Amino acid sequence: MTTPIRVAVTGAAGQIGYSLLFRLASGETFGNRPVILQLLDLPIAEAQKKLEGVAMEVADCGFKSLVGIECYDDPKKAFANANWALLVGSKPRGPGMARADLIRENGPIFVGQGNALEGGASDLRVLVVGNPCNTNCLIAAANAGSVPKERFFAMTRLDENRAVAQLAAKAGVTNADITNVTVFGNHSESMYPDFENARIKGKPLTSVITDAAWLQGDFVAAVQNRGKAIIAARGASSAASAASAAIDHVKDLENVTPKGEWFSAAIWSDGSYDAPKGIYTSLPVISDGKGGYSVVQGLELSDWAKGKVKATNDELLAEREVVKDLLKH
Ligand code: NAX
Repeated sequence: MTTPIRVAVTGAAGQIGYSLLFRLASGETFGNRPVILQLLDLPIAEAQKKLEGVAMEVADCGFKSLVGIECYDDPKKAFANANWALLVGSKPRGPGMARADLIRENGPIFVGQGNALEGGASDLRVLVVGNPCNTNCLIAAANAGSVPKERFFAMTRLDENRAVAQLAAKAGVTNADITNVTVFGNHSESMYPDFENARIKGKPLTSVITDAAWLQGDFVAAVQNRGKAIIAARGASSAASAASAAIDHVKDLENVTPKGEWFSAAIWSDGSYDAPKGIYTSLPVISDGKGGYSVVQGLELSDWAKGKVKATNDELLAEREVVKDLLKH
């Protein structure tokens, strides 16, 4: 048998977990490679019972690619020899809670989980979904000792997918016709979805959607505020779409990126596009399909767009300041 891929998922008993686990196990994400799921949730009876229930349902699907499913309440056990770790679990933002309070509330989770990630496989890759995901990713990476910073990612793929859907609807084309959208910066309301370099059926998007006021105004605002709009409509935060984006992110990195295209992921900043170093910020990325990635260079941004990118990166610097005591050097 081919060596199974070990995929750890935290917060696996939560609402994103309920959409995510089935697609990780089904063969959709890793093709024919056998999968072992290593699931983590809180060490409290209610969470563990729910986790067991979800694991039962995953088992009941009878996926041919699933060769193991393990439930844990200890991150060290959950991450042991993991090839991928999807860090979904964190505390939700309570009513009236400031972003800085949420950061302080969730930061310590990612210190402990960062330590535990040292027990992952030598090719471990980590995707942080739990919010505030860029800064949680920074904390986890800073506490993961020998694991290279380039193995950590925070999820902005949902923002990219949201942008694609908005642009396709506006242009009256399908999602598949829209390519080369980049989300820059933080997964927060400051994020900037770049349309200036996007394409529709291979042509510059701005030659098809010529309504500049809509692009700079309603479009950017719709993507930035989509999370809130979902909560208002559904009474709960995005779950299936977030899980779907996490699957997209893993597939993007497992496969070679089609020539001329790219995808968005928050990565350890290499200074591209004037992003400050020392943060996880979203950039246009291509994958070599062998575990490596690089940042697409040479995209032209207007001064207006550069201002947006700077603002979202400034927010990340401010978030880093709030958690500086949690970052080892
Ligand atoms: P739920 O509250 O449904 O589930 C979270 C699960 O995590 C629960 O089962 C909880 O017991 C568990 N958990 C909490 N602390 C834990 C810890 N220290 N170790 C292990 N498990 C722990 O939330 P859900 O809707 O699944 O969302 C999870 C996270 O994703 C939230 O932080 C949410 O804000 C974030 N999101 C991120 C998105 C992104 O694009 N990056 C979009 C969707 C979502 O908002």
